[in-house]
Amino acid sequence: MALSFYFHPLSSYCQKALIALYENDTPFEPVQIDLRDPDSRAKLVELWPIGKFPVLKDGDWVVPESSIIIEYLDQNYPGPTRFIPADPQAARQVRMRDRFFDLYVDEVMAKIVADRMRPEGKTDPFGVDQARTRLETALSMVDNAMAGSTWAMGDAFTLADCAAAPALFYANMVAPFDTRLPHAAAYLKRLSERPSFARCLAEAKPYLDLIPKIG
Ligand SMILES: N[C@@H](CCC(=O)N[C@@H](CS)C(=O)NCC(=O)O)C(=O)O
Repeated sequence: MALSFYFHPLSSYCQKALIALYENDTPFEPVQIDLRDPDSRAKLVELWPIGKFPVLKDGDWVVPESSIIIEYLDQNYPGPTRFIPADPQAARQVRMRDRFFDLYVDEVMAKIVADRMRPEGKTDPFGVDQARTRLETALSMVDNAMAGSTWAMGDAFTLADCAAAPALFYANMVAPFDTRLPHAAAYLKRLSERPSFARCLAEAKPYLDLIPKIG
């Protein structure tokens, strides 16, 4: 098998790339990494010294970064779901939405979760407050944008939706919005029912207890 995918089922960025693999039934060898296990972590660091997943390996190509992995799959293993539109203007808008979900939803959500895992005395309450404010702004932007739209770019499921699904799923655990932002909530429901992401959620379920509870 040509493709190996280094990942953990709980990781939002790994789920983002997995959605793309599952959308098109792209065959791959899963290599599950446990970052807490030094031997397992070493396998990832050997490929990508930054030590973050997901990483895709295709023969001699090592492809890190979830957005780049999805572009790589779209170019080299295209299937019925195309993640980047052929039209350059539409492609730019997809990439913008992808950046939005990564930088302003996923990263700030992760800041709030990661703070709970820091040792006592090393937490960052100021940074967490700032993250919560930013997350609220981003979520209300999503709510406005999704009024009257099925997917992030309209009718087509794209890279932007791959980014949105795990980011919104975990954001809803950190700052529940399902009863107050109806369009964002309906979008998350559609994403969660999409078979590719539903499969990611089922595979993440056994590990969800590893996430610290956020009140
Ligand atoms: N920009 C990267 C972010 C990847 C990332 O932050 N992955 C997290 C898991 S969701 C990770 O590897 N964290 C481990 C660490 O930071 O040591 C991408 O899009 O792939």
